[in-house]
Amino acid sequence: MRTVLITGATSGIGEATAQLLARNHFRLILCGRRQDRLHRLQAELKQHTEVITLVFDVRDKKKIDEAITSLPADWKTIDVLINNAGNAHGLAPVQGGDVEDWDAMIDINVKGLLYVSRHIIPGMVERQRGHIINIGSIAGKEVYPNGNIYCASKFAVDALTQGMRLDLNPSGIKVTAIHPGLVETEFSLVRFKGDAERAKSVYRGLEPLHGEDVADLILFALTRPDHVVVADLVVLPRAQASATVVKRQA
Ligand code: NDP
Ligand code: 8X3
Repeated sequence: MRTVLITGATSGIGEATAQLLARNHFRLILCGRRQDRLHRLQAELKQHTEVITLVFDVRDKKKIDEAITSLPADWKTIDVLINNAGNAHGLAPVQGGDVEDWDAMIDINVKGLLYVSRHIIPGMVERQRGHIINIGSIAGKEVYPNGNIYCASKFAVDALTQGMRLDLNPSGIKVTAIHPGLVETEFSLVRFKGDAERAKSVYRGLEPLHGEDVADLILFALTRPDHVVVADLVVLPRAQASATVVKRQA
């Protein structure tokens, strides 16, 4: 049974992935900052598989180090890393952006992904085996107005995924990126700092993707034959044609 570490497992895509993988013969290390949610999920999923939880902020190198070092010996072999933790913070023109929002997006979406990966990749290299799945975004393929720093952070995820695939090729480690379009999760609530009405309006008049739709592709990537790598996947709701072209019903 493969051991999977999921960052950002407390909601949205990460939680849906935990739900699906628990039912498909993976054992799980669930990570996030909200301990209560992690414990609730662990209690729910332990009827399906073994689950442990790690509480850390991906910005905090020391806490990541402590958390991963604290894993019991039989959990130290991490076969699959799902770099999912991340969010957009704000939606503003570059000339008026909030510098704290910029820091959050770069520190979480880019540096956080790197810090966690730096801990886990050496073990994969040693074993000459492993699979990394990075959650990018349509925002990492196309820039949209006011998306600036969030888009840049997701372009960075795309570049880092390609870099990982090149550097880890000699070690036989699979590297996958999945780039979703609009997924209704807590994403917009975080982007708009708790403004539920504004968050809801992002998905008004269309059926967005659900966390489960992305989880399904993660499971697909993880269950291909050993010689097959799903390298790069873009997934959109039917109503979405690009980062900016979306068909909405009145
Ligand atoms: P959610 O807001 O529902 O989930 C975000 C997750 O990331 C939470 O579990 C949160 O956990 C975790 N997280 C955020 N900041 C930190 C941090 N500093 N340290 C540790 N964990 C953190 O959004 P989604 O599920 O939609 O987002 C998941 C990924 O998917 C993100 O990378 C996002 O950019 C990407 N994505 C989302 C799309 C969408 O439309 N929703 C589309 C394309 C990509 P906690 O708060 O408990 O720490
Ligand atoms: C999330 C999708 O289009 O809101 O990455 O940036 S979008």
